[in-house]
Amino acid sequence: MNRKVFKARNIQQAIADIKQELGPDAMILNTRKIPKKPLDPYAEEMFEVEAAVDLPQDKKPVPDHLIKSIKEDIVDIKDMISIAGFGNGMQDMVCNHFESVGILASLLRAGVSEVLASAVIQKASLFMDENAEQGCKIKSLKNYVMRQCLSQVMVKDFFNRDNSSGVPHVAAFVGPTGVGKTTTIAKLAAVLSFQRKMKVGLISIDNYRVGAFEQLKAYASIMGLLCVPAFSSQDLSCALDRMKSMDMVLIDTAGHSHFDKPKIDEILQLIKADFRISAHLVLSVTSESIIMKDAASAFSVFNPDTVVFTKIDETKRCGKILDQINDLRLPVSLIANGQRVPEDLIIPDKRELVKIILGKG
Ligand SMILES: Nc1nc2c(ncn2[C@@H]2O[C@H](COP(=O)(O)OP(=O)(O)OP(=O)(O)O)[C@@H](O)[C@H]2O)c(=O)[nH]1
Ligand SMILES: [Mg+2]
Repeated sequence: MNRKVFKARNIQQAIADIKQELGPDAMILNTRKIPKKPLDPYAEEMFEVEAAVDLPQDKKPVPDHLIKSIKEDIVDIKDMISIAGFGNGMQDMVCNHFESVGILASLLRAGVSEVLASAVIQKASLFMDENAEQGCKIKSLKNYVMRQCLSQVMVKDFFNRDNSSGVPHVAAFVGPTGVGKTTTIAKLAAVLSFQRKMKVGLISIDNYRVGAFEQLKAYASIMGLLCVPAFSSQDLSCALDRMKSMDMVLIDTAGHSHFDKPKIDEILQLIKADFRISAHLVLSVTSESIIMKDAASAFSVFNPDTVVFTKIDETKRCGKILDQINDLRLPVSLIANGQRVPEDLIIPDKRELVKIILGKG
């Protein structure tokens, strides 16, 4: 501790001097009035103030475990505040399983909706309680939530198909504007032809956007793949005929607003002209959940086989994928996580998908 005695004409001055020299943390230890010297005609009354300040080395470091525990408490409090407005069901569950507070908050942070997050945790805790009643070995609630998420997602490696039938599998990618249909097709074409050694052909039926065919053609040229435009059902059947020796034919379609029903119907007429064509719905996770939901509903006329989620690299809230899967009841075939062709494409298994959804991917 650094102690010092300050002298000044008044207390205010002494305190100002102390602050300046010892800093704002200084403590006053003693004050004393020094009487005038009776024999000195010029003498003034003075004040003596003793002050002290802790030297830096006197400060004891707060132990790490204490800081950790304070941080954990703060997280718990924040989590409790974030779910304070939830209904009675959730409050009851929190009383039974305090762990659920943190789990719920982390699902919400990941972007899962309140309704779905609570439902998942409630189901998980139900299983946990049942297991306990049956005398089974109990795991943590987190573990049951993970299992619940795994049981809610579906995946399908749709493009890992052998061509024993002798006819190509034909897959069209449909969805709103700019979600990444063309880019995803280019990535997938590369994976199928170079990694899976499949014969891949590309068709563009996007006659709407200027340069749409050229965009796909540019990728096809780099990969040395056949790529043709088809703007009518005759064109399309000719193109498919040219590609009958392929293993997989990928069709790029024009993106349209989900409100533009006539344009969506135009694509539908073309695609449904050939019963072999499967549809795959492409949605970007950068869209708001409600917009994804509306888009999925508008494009449901295609009766898609799978759903593709793109641009997961642009958000920290991939939890909305769980809500979409829950509504759509469709398996996920692909996840796009960036602009690089072909690197940024994931063909997920269930665990991988759940990790992405929970923000741990
Ligand atoms: N960050 C990011 N960008 C992506 C991803 N996929 C595509 N993009 C970008 O999104 C933009 C639009 O991609 P396109 O493939 O042209 O989208 P589209 O759905 O074919 O667009 P339209 O044909 O006009 O409907 C481009 O700049 C792509 O590079 C992704 O996974 N992450
Ligand atoms: Mg496109």
